[in-house]
Amino acid sequence: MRWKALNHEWTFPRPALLMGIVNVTPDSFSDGGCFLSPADAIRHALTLEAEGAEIIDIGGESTRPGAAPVTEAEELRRVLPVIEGLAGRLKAAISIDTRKATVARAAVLAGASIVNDVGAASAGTDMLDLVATTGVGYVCMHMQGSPDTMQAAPRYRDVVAEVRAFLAERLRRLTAAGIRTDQVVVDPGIGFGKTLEHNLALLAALKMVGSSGRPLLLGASRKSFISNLLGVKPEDRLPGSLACAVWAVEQGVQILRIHDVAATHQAIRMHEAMSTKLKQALRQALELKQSEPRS
Ligand code: 8Y4
Repeated sequence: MRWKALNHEWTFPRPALLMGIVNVTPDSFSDGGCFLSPADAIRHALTLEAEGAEIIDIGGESTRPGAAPVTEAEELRRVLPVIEGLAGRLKAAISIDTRKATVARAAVLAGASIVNDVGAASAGTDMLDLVATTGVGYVCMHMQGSPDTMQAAPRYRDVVAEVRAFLAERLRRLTAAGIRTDQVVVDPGIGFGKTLEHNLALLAALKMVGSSGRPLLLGASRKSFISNLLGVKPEDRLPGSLACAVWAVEQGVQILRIHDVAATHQAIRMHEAMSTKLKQALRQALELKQSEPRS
């Protein structure tokens, strides 16, 4: 399976692909606006790449529940200097986290090769045309409702079945809009219109969610369901986040959207080594068994 994103291409299976998060918002709860200046954001992106990120996801619009809407001009003012400053300095692919086709277009012109569209549910023809005509990669994420209201009363009859059906239906709509399947990865959208129980159900059923035939991306890093489950402070969510990352990879997730790249990279490499060893031992046992004279 391949994921093609403009000038980047990844072939799966391979060790999990890490997408490092660079927020350029004043109100993002985990980064607290630490990377608001373009120079700081650029420095942080270079650090994440050095730590093992192969994709840098740059976002200028907070999707935090209740967050004030950001104008197109403001979103561009936040993200464009960062993308321009990174273009040509990164081996990693640049991903633009936006729901606006105009922002996505400007970002792609400035050097982004992936559009991370958390608004896939409502993506208009402008967004789909941009992806189709440029050949950029596209992250198609599930969300119930819209960021301002999504956490008010999330409801599903069967969250796993509904998210799976949504992603399958969306893939068909993307194809109909002229987007090649190999440009697209899918994402259950942890925390986007989901209760703790919904998030856990999706994490437990990642193999079902990921059976669309496209690589699965997961964003669980530092999200509030970890605190809701474990009763830990927001700044203490790293261990819970690492458990989610390792679990997700074991369940077949190919791409992780994360804040803590160095720590996640270490956890994933450790898992990968043990998993490779197990597969090797199983293969050897099978060969031994097959070479036994049959009785
Ligand atoms: C602490 C840290 C509390 C982070 C909340 C958050 C996803 C995403 C986001 C995701 C994809 C977030 C842009 C929400 N989550 N894109 N974006 N998948 N593809 N919240 O799960 O990180 S923003």
